[in-house]
Amino acid sequence: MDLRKLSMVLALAFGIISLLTVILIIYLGGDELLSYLRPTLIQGFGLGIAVTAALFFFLRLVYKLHAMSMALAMLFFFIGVVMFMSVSVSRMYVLQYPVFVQSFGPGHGPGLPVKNVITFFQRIDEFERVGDIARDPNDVPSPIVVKEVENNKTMLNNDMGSTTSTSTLEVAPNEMVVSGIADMVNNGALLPVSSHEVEMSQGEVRELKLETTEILSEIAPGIIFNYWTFNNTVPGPLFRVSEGDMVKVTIHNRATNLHNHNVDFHAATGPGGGGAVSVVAPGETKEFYFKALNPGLYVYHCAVPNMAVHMAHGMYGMILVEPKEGLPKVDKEFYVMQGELYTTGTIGRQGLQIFDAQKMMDGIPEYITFNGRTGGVTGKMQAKVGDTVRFYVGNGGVAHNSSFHIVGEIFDTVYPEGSMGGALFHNVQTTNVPAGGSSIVEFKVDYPGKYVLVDHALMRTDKGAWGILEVVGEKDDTIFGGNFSAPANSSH
Ligand SMILES: [Cu+2]
Repeated sequence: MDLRKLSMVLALAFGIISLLTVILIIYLGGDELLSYLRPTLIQGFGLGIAVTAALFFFLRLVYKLHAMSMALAMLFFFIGVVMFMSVSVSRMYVLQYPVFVQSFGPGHGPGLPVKNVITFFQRIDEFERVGDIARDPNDVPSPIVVKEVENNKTMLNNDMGSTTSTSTLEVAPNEMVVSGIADMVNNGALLPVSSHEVEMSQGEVRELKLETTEILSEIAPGIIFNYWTFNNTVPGPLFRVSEGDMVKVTIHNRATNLHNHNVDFHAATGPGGGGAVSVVAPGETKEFYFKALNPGLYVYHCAVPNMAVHMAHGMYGMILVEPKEGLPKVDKEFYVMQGELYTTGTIGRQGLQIFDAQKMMDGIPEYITFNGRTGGVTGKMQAKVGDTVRFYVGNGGVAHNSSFHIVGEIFDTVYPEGSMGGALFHNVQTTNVPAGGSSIVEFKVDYPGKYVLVDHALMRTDKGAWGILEVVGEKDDTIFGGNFSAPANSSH
C-alpha cells in the first residue's frame, strides 16, 4: 500500500474511532455525560491528532527519506515525553471520578460502583430538582420545656409540631416589645404548668421521620450538584426531644435513589447509633428506636460506607436533646450547619459538578457552606434590638473543624461542643465546632445592623462559609458610635 493511501486510512480510522466514542458516551449517559466528559474528550482528541501526525512523520522519515536513525530518535523522544507526563499527570483529571480511587478504610472506599455512575447519567432526568437546598435557619421546633431564668417558673409545650417560634418580626413595632415567651403563650404553644406536670411529661415517645433523597440542586447559581439529603434539605431537619424520651425513627429510602442509606444518631447509645439497624435499599423503609439518655445537641448523619462520601453529599442534620429542666428561654433560635462539598470542577465552574473523591481524601473542598449552598442562610435571619438569640450550630464536615464566629458580636454563653450539664463558657469570641460535632451559642443583640456569621478560618468565606443575621431596631449611642459613611475613595 502506498504511503498516501495508508495515511488516508489512518486519518479515517482516527475519525471513525472519535465518532464512535462520542456515540458510545451519548448512548451510555446522554448529553449530560458528554458535557461532563468534554474536557477529557478534547484532551483525548488532541492526543489522537498528535499521535496520528507523529505516525505520518515517522512513516515518511522511514519510507521516503530512509532516515531510520532519525525516526527512531523521534520515536524515543515521543515515548520519553509520554512517560514523563504519565507520572506527573497520572490520568486525566476529570476521570478521577471515585471509581478509580483506592483507599484503606473499614468499609469500601470512596469509589462508587461504575454501574451507579452510568445509571446516574442515564436516569438524570428522573432525579428531583430542588430549587433551594438550604434548610431554613428559622426552622427550629418549639421548645418542649422552657426554663424561666428570672423566676424559675417552668413551662411546658404541649404542641409537638415543628413550627417555628421565630416569626415575631412581622408584627407591628409596638407589639415587638412583648417577650418571646409571652408570644408563645399567646399563640397557645406554651402553657404554664407546675413542676409536677413537667415530671410527668418526661419519657414520651417522639416519632422522627426521615426520607433519604438523591436530588439535583444548586451549590451556587448555575452550579449543579447531586445532593444526597435527609428530607430534601441540607442539613436535614432539626429534631427536638427531651432527655429520657424514647425516640422512634422511621427511615425511608426514596425508590428513585441509586444508593443504600441509613442514619447514625450521635444522641443514641447502641450499635452504629442506629446505623446498624437502619440500612435501607432504595424503596425500603425501616424503624428503630433509642432512648435519649444524655442531653445535648447532637449530629445525625448517614453512615453507609463510604460514610465520608455520603456526608460530603449533604447527609447530616442535628437533634437537640433538651435537659429535663429545659433550656433558658430566648427570643430567637436559629439552626445553622457548616458542610463541605468536593467537586471535580474548580470553584465557580458552571454546570453539573461531579463529586471528587480525591479532593475529599485530601481534605480540599471547593465549597464550604452554611446550610448546604452558598448564601444558604443569608437574608433569612432577623432579630430586633434587645432580643436574646440562640444558634444551634453544627458541622457536617467532613474534613474541617469550624471556628464559628459572628462579626461584631460576642457570645454571652457557649455550650461548648453542644454539651450540657457541665461548665458553660461566657464571653466567647469564636467557638470550635468539630466535624461531626456542634456548639450552642447565645447572646443578646444590642445594636442594629448586619452581623456576619463566619468560619473564622476566613478564606473559607470565599468558598461560601458565611451568612448574615440582620438586627433591626433603635441605635443605642451608649454602646456604639461612629460615622457609617463610605470611605472617601469609594465609588458608591
Ligand atoms: Cu447515605
